[in-house]
Order: sequence, then C-alpha cells, then structure tokens
Amino acid sequence: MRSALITGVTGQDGSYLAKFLLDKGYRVFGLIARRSSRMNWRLVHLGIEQQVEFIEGDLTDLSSLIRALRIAEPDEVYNLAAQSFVGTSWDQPILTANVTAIGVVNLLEAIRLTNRAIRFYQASTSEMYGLVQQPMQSESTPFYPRSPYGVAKLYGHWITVNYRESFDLFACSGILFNHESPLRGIEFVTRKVTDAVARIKSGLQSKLHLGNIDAQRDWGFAGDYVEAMWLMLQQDTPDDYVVATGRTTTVREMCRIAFEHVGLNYEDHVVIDAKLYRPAEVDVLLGNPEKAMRKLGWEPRTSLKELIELMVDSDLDRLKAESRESLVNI
Ligand code: NDP
Ligand code: GDR
Repeated sequence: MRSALITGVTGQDGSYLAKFLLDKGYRVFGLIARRSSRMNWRLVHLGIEQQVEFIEGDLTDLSSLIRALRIAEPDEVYNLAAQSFVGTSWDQPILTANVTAIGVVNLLEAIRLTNRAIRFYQASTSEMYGLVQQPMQSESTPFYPRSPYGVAKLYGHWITVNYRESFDLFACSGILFNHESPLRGIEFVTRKVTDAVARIKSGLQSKLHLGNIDAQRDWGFAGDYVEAMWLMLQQDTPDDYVVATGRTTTVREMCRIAFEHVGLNYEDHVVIDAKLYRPAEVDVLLGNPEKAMRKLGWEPRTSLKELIELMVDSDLDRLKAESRESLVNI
C-alpha cells in the first residue's frame, strides 16, 4: 500500500487530493497545524475525515516535519500548505515568507535528512508570472511576481528546482493557475461571488462589494487539478508543469455568469469598493497547459460556466440547510 503525506490537508486542494488518493488506495497522512479550533469542514464534507491520519506539525517547524516523515514514512509528499491569500500577504508579509517560502525549504530539508527516495510535489502558482512577460504563460515564461505571496512562492519554486538539481531529489513544481470549487475559501473572489449570489437570491443581502472586476483569470476546477499533481509524481523523471485551462475571463464576466444562473443581473448588485483594490495587481493570467496535456495526458474537464453554476448551487443548498437547522433549533 502506497502512502502519502499532504501538508495543507484541511485546505481546498488538500481535501480534494486526500479524497483522490484514498480512492486510489493510498494510506493518507495529513499534516495539521495546531489551531484553537479544528478546520476540518472540507474533509467532513467529502466524507473522508475518519480516513485521513492526522499528524500535528507546522511548516515553520523543521523538527515537526522530520517527526511527521518518521511517523508517516510516505512514498510521496504533497506540499500544499501556505498562507495562500494574496490580499493578506501585504498585511502579513513576514508570516507569508516564513510559511510560504521558508516552509518549503524546511520540508525539503526534512526529506533530504530522512529519506531521499520520497517523491515531492510543490504547489507553485501562476502568481509568479505577475506582471506577465508573455501573453500566454508556459513553463519557460519569465517570472515577475507582484505580491509578497508571489515573491514567497517564487522562492518555493526555485528551491524545489534547486534541490532536484543539487541532491537528485524527485521534486516537481506544479505551476497551477486559479482553481476553484464549492470548497474554496470564502475570501477568494469566485466563492465570495457565489456565496453572495446565494444570499441575495435568498433575500439575506442585497449588495456585493468587489475590487477590480476587470482583472482576468484562467479559472479551472480544483477537482480536475489535483489529478495533475498526482500524475507529476508518477512520471519516470521529475519536472515542472503548467496546469491551466488555456482560457481567461474577467471577474466581471464571472459575476455575470453567477448572477444570471439565478435570474439576476450583476449590475443591480455589485458595488465597486476602492478599498478592495490591491497595492499591485495582476491584471491578466492565461496559462498554456500544452506540456501537461502532452506529457501527463492531463486535461481540464470542467468549463467556467459549469464550475460557477456548481458553486452557486452548492451555496444555495448550504443556505437552505442552515435555515432548516435554525428552524429545528427554535
Ligand atoms: P488553502 O488556503 O485552502 O489551504 C492552505 C492550507 O495550508 C490549509 O490547510 C492551512 O491550514 C495550511 N497551513 C497554513 N499555514 C500553515 C502552516 N504554517 N503549517 C502547516 N499548514 C499550514 O489553499 P488551497 O487549497 O487553495 O491551495 C493549496 C496550495 O496551492 C497553496 O499552497 C496555494 O498557495 C497553492 N495554489 C493554489 C491555487 C488555487 O487557485 N487554489 C493556485 C496555485 C497555487 P489551516 O486551515 O489550519 O489554516
Ligand atoms: P488570486 O485570487 O489573487 O488570483 O489568488 P482571488 O480570487 O483572491 O483574486 C482574483 C482576482 O479578483 C480580483 N478581485 C477580488 N479578489 C478578492 N479576493 N476579493 C474581491 O472582493 C475582489 N474584487 C476583485 C483580485 O484583485 C484578483 O485580481 C488565488 C489564490 O488561490 C492563490 O493562492 C493562488 O496562487 C492564485 O489564485 C493562482
């Protein structure tokens, strides 16, 4: 039985990946950072909370990572943990660097010191392209990050490449473009919009405050993207891959799709709030997934319309369930 250790197992991708690996017959260990309350709702939602074996640890604590590797003895390690919200990275730049940049070298060192045969996946990001240097971004496009988060991820990316070249580790970096789902954190724009659409439709709010709705993103479905992570670690040689849909859409158009799904017009509800603009913006991202499609046999299966409608429906269902629950508790 193969085993995997996932850092960030309570996050969107960690939960989908844990489910994917459990379905493949893996023994799945999840590194879990201590919090005052457990954040397991995604694993509960997917019905796998009892099947994941949790190990307490933190990316900023090397000794906890060595301990986790000794307990789990994994064949594969997926490093998905990060301070992952771009907006917060301006407010907490040092924490972002400690977790999202230094955390990666901590984990690579833990692997180097315990078992060099472990296969390693690093969650890199299209945010590294930032001020884009080519209209369509591929593995060879130069990077130009625009946020403390993007800068931290760039370190994580290059240290992964460096450990592969220096120590012959099987280390891969997946440069993933935005991917969303009903399990997306509420602070990210797609989920903020679909949650608001459900609330507006249910009469619980009337306005939605957004920042730059002219920004363009290449959005895919998280459930499709975790398969690409796994495929990277099944190849004969380690490499880096862009994972994207090859289509880009404005936040404005994404809003239109979400509101239209419930018969509403976004223009009646969206309010532009200058406070939500970022100090430095990434205006447009468009990924070229040709290498992942050719070498991994991977392809995106979910259109943006399908994805956004799935998220709106899920938020509507959640609100209905919450309102039933509150009636029962009266
Ligand atoms: P989430 O924000 O949903 O999940 C982040 C996870 O990291 C959570 O489980 C969180 O735990 C954990 N974590 C945070 N700090 C620490 C720490 N110090 N030690 C251990 N664990 C920690 O992110 P996603 O699932 O969306 O993304 C997964 C990874 O992929 C991230 O690295 C992200 O930067 C990257 N990425 C994401 C993309 C996307 O579009 N989703 C695109 C490209 C890259 P807790 O819940 O307890 O705080
Ligand atoms: P991003 O995702 O920064 O691309 O990072 P996010 O959904 O936060 O922003 C996308 C774009 O929408 C614009 N925007 C708003 N964003 C938020 N969050 N809230 C708003 O109200 C709002 N209004 C407009 C933003 O300015 C931006 O242009 C995500 C994260 O998952 C990263 O961890 C990951 O690396 C990248 O995707 C790829």
